[in-house]
Amino acid sequence: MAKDRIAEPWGTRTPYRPGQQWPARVDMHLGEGLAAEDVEKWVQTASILHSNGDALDIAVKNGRMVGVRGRAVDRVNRGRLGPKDLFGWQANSSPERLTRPLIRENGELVATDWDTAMARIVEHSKHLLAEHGPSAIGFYTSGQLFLEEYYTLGVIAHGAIGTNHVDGNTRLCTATAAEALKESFACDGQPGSYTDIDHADVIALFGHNMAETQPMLWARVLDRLAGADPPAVVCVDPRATAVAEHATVHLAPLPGTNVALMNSLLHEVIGNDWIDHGYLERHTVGFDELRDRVAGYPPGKAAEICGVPADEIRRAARILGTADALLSTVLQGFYQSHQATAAAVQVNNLHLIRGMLGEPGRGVLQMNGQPTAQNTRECGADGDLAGFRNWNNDAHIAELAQLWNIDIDRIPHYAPPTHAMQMLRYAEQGSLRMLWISATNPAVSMPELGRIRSILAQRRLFVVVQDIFHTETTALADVVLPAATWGEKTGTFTNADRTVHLSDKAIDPPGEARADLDIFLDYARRMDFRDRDGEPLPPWHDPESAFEAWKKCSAGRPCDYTGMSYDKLRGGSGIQWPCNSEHPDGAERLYTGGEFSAAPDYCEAYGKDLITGAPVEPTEYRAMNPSGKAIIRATGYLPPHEAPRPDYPFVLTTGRTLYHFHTRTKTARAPQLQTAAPQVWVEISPGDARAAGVTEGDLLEIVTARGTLRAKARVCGIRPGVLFIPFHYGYWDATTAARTEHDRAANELTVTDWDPASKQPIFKTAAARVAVLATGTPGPAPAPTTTASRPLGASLPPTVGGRTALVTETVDTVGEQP
Ligand SMILES: Nc1nc2c(c(=O)[nH]1)N[C@H]1C(S)=C(S)[C@@H](COP(=O)(O)OP(=O)(O)OC[C@H]3O[C@@H](n4cnc5c(=O)[nH]c(N)nc54)[C@H](O)[C@@H]3O)O[C@H]1N2
Ligand SMILES: Nc1nc2c(c(=O)[nH]1)N[C@H]1C(S)=C(S)[C@@H](COP(=O)(O)OP(=O)(O)OC[C@H]3O[C@@H](n4cnc5c(=O)[nH]c(N)nc54)[C@H](O)[C@@H]3O)O[C@H]1N2
Ligand SMILES: [Mo]
Repeated sequence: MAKDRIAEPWGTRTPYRPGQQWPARVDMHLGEGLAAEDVEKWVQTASILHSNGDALDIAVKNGRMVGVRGRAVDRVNRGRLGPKDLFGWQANSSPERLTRPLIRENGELVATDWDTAMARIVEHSKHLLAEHGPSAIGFYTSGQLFLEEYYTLGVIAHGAIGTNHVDGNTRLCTATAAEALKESFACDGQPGSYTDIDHADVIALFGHNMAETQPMLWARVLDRLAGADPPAVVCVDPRATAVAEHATVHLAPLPGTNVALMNSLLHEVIGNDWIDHGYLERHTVGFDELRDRVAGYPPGKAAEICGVPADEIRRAARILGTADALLSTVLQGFYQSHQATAAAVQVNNLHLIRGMLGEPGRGVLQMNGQPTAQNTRECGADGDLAGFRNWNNDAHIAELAQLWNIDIDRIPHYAPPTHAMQMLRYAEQGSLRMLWISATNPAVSMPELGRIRSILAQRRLFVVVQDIFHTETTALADVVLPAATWGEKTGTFTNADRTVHLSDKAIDPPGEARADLDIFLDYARRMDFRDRDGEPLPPWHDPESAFEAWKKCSAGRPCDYTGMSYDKLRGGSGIQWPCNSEHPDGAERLYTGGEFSAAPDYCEAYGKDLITGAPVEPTEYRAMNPSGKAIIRATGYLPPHEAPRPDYPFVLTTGRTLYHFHTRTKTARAPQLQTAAPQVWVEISPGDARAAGVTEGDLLEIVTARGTLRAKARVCGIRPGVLFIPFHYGYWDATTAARTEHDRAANELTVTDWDPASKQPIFKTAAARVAVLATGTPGPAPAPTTTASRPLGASLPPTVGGRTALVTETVDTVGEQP
């Protein structure tokens, strides 16, 4: 069966009932005119365009990628692929790929060879190390490279150079997931599993538009909803997303009020005694403080703060409180907020007080966003130390020193790792003199772009950018390194439910582009980094030897990979860590039976004060949690730092649409995706539109204290008082390879501010005003009709993909069993 998967993003339903295995459905898309028989080989990999880890094979013909097909055997997607994966691979063969290194000469970027480009980086590094020391050098990496690359980068930065300035764009993405897990369980690592969807009777999504951001995970939920005994769905999101549409209860809070709402839900759950007292007693510390704290949040009070009816809060609390198997997911609506960790931790608390962890259908998914963000964290490329080691525990630093065969004082552990926003601040002040940016585009994705541009453009800051395309960020670089990417290199990565996939090289990279791993290793060799015995540091030389080294580093830690190998990862399904002698085929869930990784000598983190971010001292932690139980942390609600006011009456929030990935370097180069959402828009509610004299398609100017943006209005189901702008649109126009004005990137408007505990920037709340620039402009807003931007009122042509968006779906014919 062929389906237009732009028009029908989630594809055909395959209903199933609780406890049944999710039926397979294999989705395949090949380039024009090709059939499966024409494919010369299929090469195993997984999705690189979100955190879900959908497994797929790349079709190769004549040394080129010609399509993709989902892998039916895989536990994650059982063959399904979402629109970005079905069409996004076309970007690999774009003629605009970077194929040669570039260096800045007399103000211009000019093509050069690898020796010249690397020599320039090495010369700067050596000079800075000699004159200023390791803290003059910083690395800003990604959630989109491979495990082997992060581990290598982490060893180079922490071990060989000894700088504390290493972070990933994961700071903008999953820093709160990591921090919330560290606060509640004293260690990163996802408790739940995607198979919990198969068992849950209640699924709650907190600030998570799963339908658009993990569309095949959402397909799993839709298939449960279409089957016998469907789960109830609770949605907490200020917009009318597809999740909200299917929800039993939809709470649409004012952005930035999540803690008040969560405290009120907990108030109800505790007040009605929907509590597992035995579990609380045996496995947790800190409940009394939570009970006292949430006593101040009866539904009536939260209703006022959040702008949500009190009865709806009660209704949601009853569903959550009486669920037999509750699965919760949390993402950016909670994470990119001023009380991000505090809010996300309350979801963990809900599960702890109900004893809902580590069993089928009873789980928390503090979701990741990017495909390989979990590895950035595990391998220490986000500043955390490799293998979830604790920077505040000298014994853990000693283990790393021994693994890397270096002196212990070479590894910085005098303070928590420097977070990305602080690194930019050091660059602004001038103590950071070299910033090496890999696989991220901060000139579009960081907050307050005017400031980011001015920092990156400084002459005293030496900027290296390693990317696959020209971007808004390469435009500010001193050296640009052309990278090979997914499909052109081999490596592994781990999705949001700890499933590790191998991604094999399918084709050669274009021109002189090189794998990120090879670039980092080349730098290490040219810098002549050595261990205590004078051997090269790091000692490995290719992906598999890096993976083997990582296995040693992970041994005995919660993220134990020792039972895996490239061979074991080839052919079948992905494997969940921990995978070791105790769990030879991986472990589906963590914390079964209330066993945590929270013992003071073992844990990754002692936690932080959620209001100030001040680290908890080792002795304090020992006193509070001597036997390593789960930790219940309470917090009061604080209003957003930038609340609406008469001159800026709206709350501006930002986020994603289904068809694009981030700054669109890839998805804008896939015609089916680009056509579905070609330009920026702004979402406004019907009531606000009426009051402002706005109709669908009018050109608006949106202003905050930082900047201005122009976008056409989409009148849709967003809650009153809130505007939404997708953040995908920078000034680089992929279709014409030309610059446009600086007036379409959402981050022109966002604020330089972050959650005190996770240091994740606040992208979800800013105060804004709108002015109408032109009414009656031809055509509607360039926003999809299939998603949260679905128009209300106006009847508009639906978003379709047409002939080139047809996808073959092969459905498991067994179907729903009685
Ligand atoms: N199509 C697509 N999928 C992606 C990506 C992509 O770029 N495009 N990126 C991947 C990555 S890296 C990430 S991090 C994930 C992100 O995945 P999500 O977190 O699902 O995506 P967002 O659109 O950033 O935000 C989710 C929702 O938060 C809501 N929200 C805004 N403010 C608040 C608030 O104060 N409270 C609550 N409760 N909700 C609020 C928004 O209305 C939005 O619908 O997606 C991944 N998947
Ligand atoms: N306003 C607002 N801003 C946001 C967000 C939001 O919701 N609202 N979300 C935040 C979140 S969650 C995230 S994850 C970030 C994402 O922000 P970014 O990471 O800046 O976005 P991407 O476009 O994914 O950038 C990745 C870059 O890496 C390049 N690349 C791809 N593959 C490879 C590779 O294999 N090697 C190398 N060297 N380069 C490669 C791509 O061409 C691209 O330029 O944005 C954040 N910014
Ligand atoms: Mo993200």
